[in-house]
Amino acid sequence: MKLEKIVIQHLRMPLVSHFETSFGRIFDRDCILITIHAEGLIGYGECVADRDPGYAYETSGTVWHILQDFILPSIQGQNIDGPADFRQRVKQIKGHEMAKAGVEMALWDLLGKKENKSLQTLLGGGKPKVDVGVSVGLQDTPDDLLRVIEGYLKNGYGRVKLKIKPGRDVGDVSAAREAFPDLKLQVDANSAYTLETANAILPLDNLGLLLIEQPLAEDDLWDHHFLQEKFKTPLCLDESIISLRHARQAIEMDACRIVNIKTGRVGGLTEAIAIHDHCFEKNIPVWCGGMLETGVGRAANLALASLPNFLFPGDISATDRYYVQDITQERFTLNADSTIDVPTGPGLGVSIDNDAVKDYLLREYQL
Ligand code: OSB
Ligand code: MG
Repeated sequence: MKLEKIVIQHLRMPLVSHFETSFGRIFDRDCILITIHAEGLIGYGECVADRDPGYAYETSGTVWHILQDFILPSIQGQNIDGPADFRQRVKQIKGHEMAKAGVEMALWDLLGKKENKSLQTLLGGGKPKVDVGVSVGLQDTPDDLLRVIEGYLKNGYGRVKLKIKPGRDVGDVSAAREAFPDLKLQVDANSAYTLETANAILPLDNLGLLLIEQPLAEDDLWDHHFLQEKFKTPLCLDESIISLRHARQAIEMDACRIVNIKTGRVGGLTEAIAIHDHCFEKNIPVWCGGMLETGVGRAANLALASLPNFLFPGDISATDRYYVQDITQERFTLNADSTIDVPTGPGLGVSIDNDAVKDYLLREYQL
């Protein structure tokens, strides 16, 4: 398809409540919306980089730079065969996976619209709905935490992930486990520990957790191997898995027994599927992580999570857990069985609310 015009929009959207992780507290969420016009069709993609480099080195600023100065000039006006062709063309750009993933998502959306197929169909998924959970940020006190969890349980969430950091780990998680003995519970440290300081979280092994996500540094597969040796509970890697190669090596060195897949972190859906397929072959379950996406990225996550080796509930909550007003016309809602329906329309299956985009717009550029 010939890519005629590409628009990038930097948005900042207020969250319904603040979200705190081991790397900080945010009250609103940045994203860059990508709109590609081709052959009378319009494709949308979302870059999930945040304002600050707390989760990863990419930020809305670096994404803007890489898109404006490198990716857009290399594809605008060109005939691009599809997502795989795009991946090939941006291979010479090192890293910057979130920037690449946003463009790739828009190309998937275009491909689906051209072929009149949903993203789920294009990816080979086959479930009408997928299991989901909710990621709960650090709260000011353990009492606040229990109240917040209770609220989500009332909403119907059947799986809860708690953010932890040094000093706010075993105490908080034990309180949650005591209050909710049968809850499917897991934790995420966002790389806040070292092999030494992680001794403090060894008691988590007795709390019946589904998994422990990314305890150590993002660039440290090998120490995760040593930490996994100390735990019965499976470790799960998020930040560390930035490509199929990282997934393969992490599995080979037993650095984790479960993999969190996020399309933004790995450069797009093509790589995400490759990681899914490899993990499937190696009997390593995967689940779909989240980056507080708008309806655009959420639609892509739902389609991805319908692939067969997504065996744990995803961090794909309902729209109202994040935004009062989203940028898609569609809002995703939670079913009574803690699932969300996978979109069925062509491509991502969502349409943009242009008034909402205008409300959140910080800057815009087009080529
Ligand atoms: O580590 O999984 C993470 C949000 C932003 C950045 C990193 C993470 C998260 C979440 C939220 O845990 C998941 C979601 O509900 O989108
Ligand atoms: Mg995580």
